[in-house]
Amino acid sequence: MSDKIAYSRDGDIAVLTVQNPPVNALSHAVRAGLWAGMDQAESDDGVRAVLIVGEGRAFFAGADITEFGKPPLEPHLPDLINRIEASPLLVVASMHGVSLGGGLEVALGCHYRIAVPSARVGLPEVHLGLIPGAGGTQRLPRLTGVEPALEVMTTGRHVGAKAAHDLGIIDVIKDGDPGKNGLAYAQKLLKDGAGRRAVSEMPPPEPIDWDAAFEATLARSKGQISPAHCVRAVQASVEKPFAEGLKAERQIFYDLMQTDQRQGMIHAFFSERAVSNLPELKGVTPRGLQHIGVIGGGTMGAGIATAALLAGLEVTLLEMSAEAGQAARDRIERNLSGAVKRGKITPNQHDQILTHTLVVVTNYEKLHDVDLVIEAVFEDMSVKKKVFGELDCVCKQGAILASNTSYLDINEIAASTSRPADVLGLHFFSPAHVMKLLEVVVADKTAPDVTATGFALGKMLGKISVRAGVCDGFIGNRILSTYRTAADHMILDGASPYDIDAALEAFGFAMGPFAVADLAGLDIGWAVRKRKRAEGLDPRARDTHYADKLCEDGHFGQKTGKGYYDYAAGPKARVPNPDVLPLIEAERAAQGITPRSFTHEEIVRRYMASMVNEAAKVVGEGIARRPSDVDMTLLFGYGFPRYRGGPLKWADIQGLPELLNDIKGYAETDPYFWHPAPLLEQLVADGRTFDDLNKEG
Ligand code: 3H9
Repeated sequence: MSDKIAYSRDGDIAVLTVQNPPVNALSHAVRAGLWAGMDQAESDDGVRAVLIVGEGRAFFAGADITEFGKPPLEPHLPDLINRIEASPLLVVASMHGVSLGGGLEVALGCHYRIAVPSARVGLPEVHLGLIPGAGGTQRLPRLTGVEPALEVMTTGRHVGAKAAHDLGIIDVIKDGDPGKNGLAYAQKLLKDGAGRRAVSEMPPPEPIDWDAAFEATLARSKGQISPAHCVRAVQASVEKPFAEGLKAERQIFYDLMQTDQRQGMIHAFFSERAVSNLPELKGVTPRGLQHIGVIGGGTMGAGIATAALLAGLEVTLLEMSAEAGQAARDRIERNLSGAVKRGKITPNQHDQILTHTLVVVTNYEKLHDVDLVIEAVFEDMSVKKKVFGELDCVCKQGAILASNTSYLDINEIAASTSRPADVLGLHFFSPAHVMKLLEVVVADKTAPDVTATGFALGKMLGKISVRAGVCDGFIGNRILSTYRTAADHMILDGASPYDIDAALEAFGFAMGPFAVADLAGLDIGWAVRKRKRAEGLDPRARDTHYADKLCEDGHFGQKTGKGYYDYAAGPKARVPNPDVLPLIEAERAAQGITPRSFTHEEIVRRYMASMVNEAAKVVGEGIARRPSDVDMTLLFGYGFPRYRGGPLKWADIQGLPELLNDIKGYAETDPYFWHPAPLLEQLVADGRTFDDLNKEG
């Protein structure tokens, strides 16, 4: 038997204990071991029942995702589950931790299921671009009915033990040791003379309107296809005999396994976990974090303070005046009330935090005791330096001084203090208590334990933390500024903001770039354009001014009710602002441009080419550690569709030679903007991909 399954006997019960840390994924060795364990139990004299139980953190986290994309090895999971279910012995699953995907499917193949109260079950395959492929779509609806089964598998959500019991998935909930509970339950079942009970032999559930359910699920999934395919697989469970239904499920599972979406989502799964795993921080101990300072209580500062408070940290927030301090407190209170509504904290915790854990001050001296302070004031170097000068004077030795700047040079900020090794960038995304991304910007002199503390803070706040080097805009905003420029160029050449938004929303972005600009505030881009013009634009760079005119007239997007769109009927009911196209036409005329039309495909191709090219420069220059770090930045901070994996995964799937050709083609008319990234040229020359670089670590 494989070393992943331990076989033992307790009277007339055989116990198969799964030992495949960290989460008991159903790897080939585990499947083979379970098969052999069932064989052994069936030939072991006197055995009347089998108990399957997991050691460590979980029953099973599902199929081993690292095996996907490789040739499948026997025994296949569906066959193993059928084999367990068909056993003449009575088979009991004792569940704790998670039972997900193939893990729940194993449990559904057992005849009885017991779980501890903290256990969670689910069929999250849709998050990997798949459907359950080992009988889940056939067995779960037989237990719960069609609608609840579809809800569980199309959302991929984790269902708590009690809810799973109410749905009929779990037979018994009992606190205590899963091994002991399982044995006691199996003994009781034997004593009561309970028989084998195969879910596959239960009658199929009632049908629903399958086409309507398919279309509704497709519409809800924003371009992702796997949830809607769950509907077709469940349809088979109702319309076909069990064995035929299993075959239909298997076919859909295999078809989805071949898709780009499956590749993109599995890339996202592993990259999300790898992004904070930095070799440079191995063995480096982060500094202690208990008390955080925040400078500035605007939307960003209040969001950062809220995130820290929700993570259980003490927060001292500094504002310029008592009135500004009260406004900051009000913002935080609103954020915390939202957290109460979402069930993240209780009303009692909300009150405790506001009366005890949050302190709002107007005097820098009060920050003498903080472990880490994050500045979130106006984006102006002289203002930032003044703040850091004050912090340098009052903060205790060893305190970390962080800036939330989105563009400015952290090296210059650090150099304005007497302790540059303690300075780093912590770039949050608004609203900071909601958005998952945190760029940890490491300056030239940042000490390793300061970087480690930045990552430790990110973990405490539940963020996806990405290491970034210093440059204008770091990883995310630098790439954003390039693809926004590509969009502006397309507008000059004939596309409309509405075509561009429609094309990119169809590609899968939550919002197109012009809708995003309206949401963020057009004044932000205006300030950046003014700064860049003041620094001096390269004479070869194309510049656009029509958006400046919107800002000069006081239209900053959603917050003023008008920008690229008109929001008179509410933020979700945007309609094009009729003033915009005439402004664009006037600018084209002034620049002597004859407009041409762009197809949606052309728009996406150019936009993505600019994004990939800049991302390749960001990786090539070492601003991002590896391609998957860029992918996670765009996924968690910029609304990039998860099912495409990120821009560099998308580029790999499209083919790097084709993309480079596109870029070279665009460069014929604008060689300054479309300068190919050296790293992209190198990868094409070597016949390699961005993912090859990810694998190098
Ligand atoms: C499936 O079952 C298909 C079937 O229907 C049909 C088959 C024919 N495989 O997340 P963590 C690793 S599809 C391989 O940091 P947590 C993970 O990469 C599967 N590895 O911990 C990480 O490695 P490292 C359906 C896996 O406590 C380590 O375990 N199941 C798998 O925050 C710890 O993970 C799912 O989609 C796996 N299945 O969360 C469940 N799962 O330490 C996916 C985890 O090297 N997994 N690893 O970075 C999860 O949702 C979470 O990992 C879990 C633990 C909740 C289990």
